[in-house]
Amino acid sequence: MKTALISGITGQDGSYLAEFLLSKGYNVHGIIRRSSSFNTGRIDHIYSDPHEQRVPLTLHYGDLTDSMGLATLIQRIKPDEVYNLGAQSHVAVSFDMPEYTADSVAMGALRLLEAIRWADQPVKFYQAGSSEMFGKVWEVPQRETTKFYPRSPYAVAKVFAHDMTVQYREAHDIFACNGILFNHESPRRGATFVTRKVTRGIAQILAGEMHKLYMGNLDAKRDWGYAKEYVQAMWTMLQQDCPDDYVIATGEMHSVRELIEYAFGVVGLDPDQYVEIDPRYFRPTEVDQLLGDATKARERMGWEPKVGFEELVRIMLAHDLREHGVDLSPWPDLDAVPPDAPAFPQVAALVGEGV
Ligand code: NAP
Ligand code: G4F
Repeated sequence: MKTALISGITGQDGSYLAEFLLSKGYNVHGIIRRSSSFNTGRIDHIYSDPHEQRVPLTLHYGDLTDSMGLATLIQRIKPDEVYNLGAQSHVAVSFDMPEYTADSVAMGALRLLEAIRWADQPVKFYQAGSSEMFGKVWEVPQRETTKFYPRSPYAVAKVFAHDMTVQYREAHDIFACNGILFNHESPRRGATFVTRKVTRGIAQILAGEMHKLYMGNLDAKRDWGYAKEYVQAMWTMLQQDCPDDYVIATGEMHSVRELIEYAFGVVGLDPDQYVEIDPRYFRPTEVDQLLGDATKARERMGWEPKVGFEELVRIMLAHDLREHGVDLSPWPDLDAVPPDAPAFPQVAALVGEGV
């Protein structure tokens, strides 16, 4: 049985990756941060009391800013694979908290790489890189060879983590891979990222809990994919013969305005009546457009996205409407979308009924 350690297991990707690895028979360990309120909502359905040993999932307190803690965990757990998904991952927040963002994103990756370098056994490493690194893009679409032009403290920190991952691969012969993932979303997406803000906003409007949705730059364009499919690419990278870097993307680009128009249209609402612009959401430097070319991932690893933009929006809308108690029967398309969890059938079998 292989053992994996995931930083950021409580986040969107961490929760799907944990389910995916469990479905592959892994012994999964995750790093969680101490918090005064519960932060395990995305993994509660797969966690079982350690005394029962139903699911091979163990959680450890830790933080990417704590070198000694990370090194100790790697010494104790002896993972075959480490997935570094932990991060202050909100681009807009990174302008307000540049130092903390750099500490968790850039230095966090370096701390893990150092711990792996001195581990007693070989450990494979996955770094959660971002299309934000392309920033003010040099070419369209962006691929593995496209130069970076980061436009936020978050993106600068991710470039450092990317380069350091290459550095440790080349200098210390570590099986270390960078996934350069374009935006990926799901019903588990944080509520302040634009897709979820829109689908959740629509649910709140229909539930009578909100009357206006305040948004930022509607002209920004992104390549949005489905998170559940993207975590499979992370694992596949670590199963290749040689470590390498891969762009993971859909190759489809839409503006925030198109996102809003499509999502409101699905439930028959006119966005002009509900959406207002609040310049507070504008960023000091913006990334105008991102469009990925995942040819290398398709040709070398056989990875391809299946869920497109419209299906993704419907999956998220259906979830949010249900969560806000909105009756879906007027929209049979949404009513037909299955609930989100559990993500993989083998995990459903592990955790049993009532998830
Ligand atoms: P997310 O939902 O924001 O999750 C971030 C995770 O990192 C959470 O588990 C969070 O813990 C944890 N974390 C934050 N600061 C930490 C620290 N100092 N020490 C340890 N853990 C910390 O992000 P995501 O969407 O799942 O993304 C996963 C990774 O992929 C991130 O590194 C992100 O930057 C990167 N990425 C995401 C996308 C995307 O579109 N989603 C695209 C490219 C790259 P709490 O739950 O306690 O806050
Ligand atoms: O959803 P967003 O906040 O995602 P952003 O900035 O692209 O970053 C996400 O994807 C990256 C991969 O490319 C990840 F690395 C990163 O961790 C994160 O997951 O914003 C998308 C776009 C931006 O251009 C933003 O200015 O939407 C625009 N936008 C317009 N109105 C808004 C809003 N973004 C947010 N969050 N809230 C708004 O009201």
